[in-house]
Amino acid sequence: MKLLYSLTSPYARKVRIVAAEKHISIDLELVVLADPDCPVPLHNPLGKIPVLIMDDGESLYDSSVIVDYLDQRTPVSHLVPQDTKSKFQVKRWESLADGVCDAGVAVMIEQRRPENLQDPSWIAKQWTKVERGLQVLNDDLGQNKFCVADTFSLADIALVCVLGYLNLRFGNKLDLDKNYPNLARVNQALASRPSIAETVPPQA
Ligand SMILES: N[C@@H](CCC(=O)N[C@@H](CS)C(=O)NCC(=O)O)C(=O)O
Repeated sequence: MKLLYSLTSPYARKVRIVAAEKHISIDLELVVLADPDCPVPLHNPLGKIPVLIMDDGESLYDSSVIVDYLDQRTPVSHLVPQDTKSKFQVKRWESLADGVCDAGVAVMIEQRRPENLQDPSWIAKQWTKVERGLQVLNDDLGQNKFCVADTFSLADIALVCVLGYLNLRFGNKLDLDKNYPNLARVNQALASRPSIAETVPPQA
């Protein structure tokens, strides 16, 4: 199996962390989406990463499908709980964390356009999704040690990935410690876990 990825993609990071936690070995192929000969569209018509290319040439996307596949591939350290209630709580966490990533990515792309072409109302709308999403996650987490059911799961992984991405692109603009202290606490507690420490996106 081979994963097409970039070092800064929060969605690809989620897959890399899940693979590490499950002890599943995957070849990694760094891609640059802007390259004219980038292989991604050959495997995902949407042209997005991550893409998992299976040994028979079939591909899997998007990240939530890939992590589901990896989690079901081996019973080692299930990251999506088996019981229905916790399972859908974890999936909702993943969905909201990924959705906050989507909004953050939209802001970053708009801010990279020439200033006179940027739409401040679009940026504000997307940024509101980021703040609203983080607030709900922060409230949901409360004083718990982990996001769902008192155990490490895909929800914690998705949280770490969105916070890592927002920190990379927007620095301390969110002031996590002050505004989302529950998220900041869990993020800090998980930072030294090897699968997480080894996949921190580079600042460059
Ligand atoms: N829902 C997708 C989102 C993937 C995504 O947006 N990836 C970004 C990189 S971080 C991308 O490939 N963007 C290129 C594009 O949208 O053309 C997933 O979870 O895999």
